[in-house]
Amino acid sequence: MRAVPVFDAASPQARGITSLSLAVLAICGAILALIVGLTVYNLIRFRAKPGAPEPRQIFGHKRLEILWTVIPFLLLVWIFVLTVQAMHVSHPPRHGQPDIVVIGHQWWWEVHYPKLGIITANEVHIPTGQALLVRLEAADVIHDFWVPALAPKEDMIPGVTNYIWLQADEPGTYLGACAEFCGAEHAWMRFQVIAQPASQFRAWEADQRRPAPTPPAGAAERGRRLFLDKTCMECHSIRGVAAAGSAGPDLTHLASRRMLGAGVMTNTPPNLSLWLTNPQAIKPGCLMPNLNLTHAQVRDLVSYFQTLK
Ligand code: HEC
Ligand SMILES: [Cu+2]
Repeated sequence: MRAVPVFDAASPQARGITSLSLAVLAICGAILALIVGLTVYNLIRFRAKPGAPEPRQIFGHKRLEILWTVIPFLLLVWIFVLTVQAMHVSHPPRHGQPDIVVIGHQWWWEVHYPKLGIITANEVHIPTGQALLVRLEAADVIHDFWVPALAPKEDMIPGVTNYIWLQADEPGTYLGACAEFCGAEHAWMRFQVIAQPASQFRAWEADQRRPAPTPPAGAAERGRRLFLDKTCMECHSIRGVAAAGSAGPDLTHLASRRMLGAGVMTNTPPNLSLWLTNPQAIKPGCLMPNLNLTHAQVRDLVSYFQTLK
């Protein structure tokens, strides 16, 4: 899978927006060139020469005035038409059951697939070549869902629902971020859209639907019990285990995800140990407290989380 650079339009929606930006830039660039050009020309052509008489005074020029009112008006009409076209391409109608619901939290993303019964976090998987309807919500303050290569930037507002299309032409990993300042860890509120061919997406979907397995006796099983005893379950869910917290990311398939803490670290066992040892050292101000776990407890929890594929 290749990582696609940000700002490289990779969907019909993003192309609609890119071509609008380029058209407006070209129109404004032409106006700028005309005005700067005329200004420079006039500065040179009509500059005062020593001994020259007072220049001829001109008051009003009807034809010119009509021209410079009508031309900007037509330009604005043109930009308006281009804008409506781009909105038509990039924005879905506001109805229908969404394929994906993304809820912005301080400072992570909750991702639901209501039709598939999947819940994950900080990672949005989509099949390529298909426009999925995404409903955007917020759990606390205003956030903004932005994947520059794929879709328009759209606010997530408490009590309001917004919709976008999410689509990708090619398989790839498309970077996204929160684009509305939302508090201390706003900068570490990132996510990835992972576009896969339909067959790979189906395989991912089948994996994600499975509840967490119960590990055999040993470190992983001790970790599972710690998860239940250490108040983790007040904030986190692991389907298949008695846990239904929703203040933090769903951990049912934690090991299948690439990043931890909405992009702050890659999801490797050593990084997971660092996170569990003290999340406040990794993402200061984040809403997971330091639970003062011992080394042995962290080790058992990490073993358990490795089973959550
Ligand atoms: C008070 C609520 C709360 C408690 C209690 C809590 N967490 Fe968290 N946890 C969170 C929040 C919120 C995040 C997301 C932080 C962020 O990315 O900003 C998080 C993130 C995580 C992550 C990273 C998940 C990801 O996908 O990035 C792991 C793993 C985790 N917690 C494990 C635990 C374990 C294990 C315990 C118990 C020892 C625990 N948490 C207790 C709130 C909590
Ligand atoms: Cu945010």
